[in-house]
Amino acid sequence: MIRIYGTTTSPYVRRVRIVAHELGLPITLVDTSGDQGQAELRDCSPIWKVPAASVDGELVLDSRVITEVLLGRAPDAPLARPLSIAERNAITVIDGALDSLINRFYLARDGVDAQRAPYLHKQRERAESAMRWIEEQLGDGRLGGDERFGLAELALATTADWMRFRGTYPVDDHPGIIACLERCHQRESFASTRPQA
Ligand SMILES: N[C@@H](CCC(=O)N[C@@H](CS)C(=O)NCC(=O)O)C(=O)O
Repeated sequence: MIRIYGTTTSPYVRRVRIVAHELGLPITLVDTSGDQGQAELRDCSPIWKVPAASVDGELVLDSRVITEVLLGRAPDAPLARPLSIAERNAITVIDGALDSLINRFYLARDGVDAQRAPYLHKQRERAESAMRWIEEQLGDGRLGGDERFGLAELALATTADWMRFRGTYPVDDHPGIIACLERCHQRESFASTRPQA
């Protein structure tokens, strides 16, 4: 039994929901946006971040680790293929951008003025540097040079959708990233997990 703690708007939670969907694994989503779900999350995870998961009663933290555990249940699935270093680097860079923008998003929601905090300026610049690098890596093709849908594309498309959804970064300025996003949008796993306010 797989319980995923998280919200329907978090890009990291969406990644594991998409992986479960692609693998045909049933999950129960425990919505942590309300008090009850938040209390359950805090009962099981000392860092209170989503996603967290309970897989057959075992606590699993972080989207990368949850993904690994889910893929371990379907080792022959196309998505479970080993990643190249280029793909792993791409995921690290995408996550660097996403973490920076999530940080800015939360602080902006709390009324912190980004103009007055040089670190928040750096967070924005880091995101831009990361996305420019990803755009360059994409060229005309796929991230990491692999033609098949994989975890790097998944990371990129969930991040790009979240950037649009929250208006945190002008991702539409990157045509290669948008082409990747549009390919991913054709998949049922993406269509059924679109973030909604
Ligand atoms: N490295 C973590 C990042 C997870 C993360 O940052 N989640 C955000 C939501 S998208 C969160 O729970 N933030 C809550 C907080 O910072 O208090 C993962 O991949 O699971």
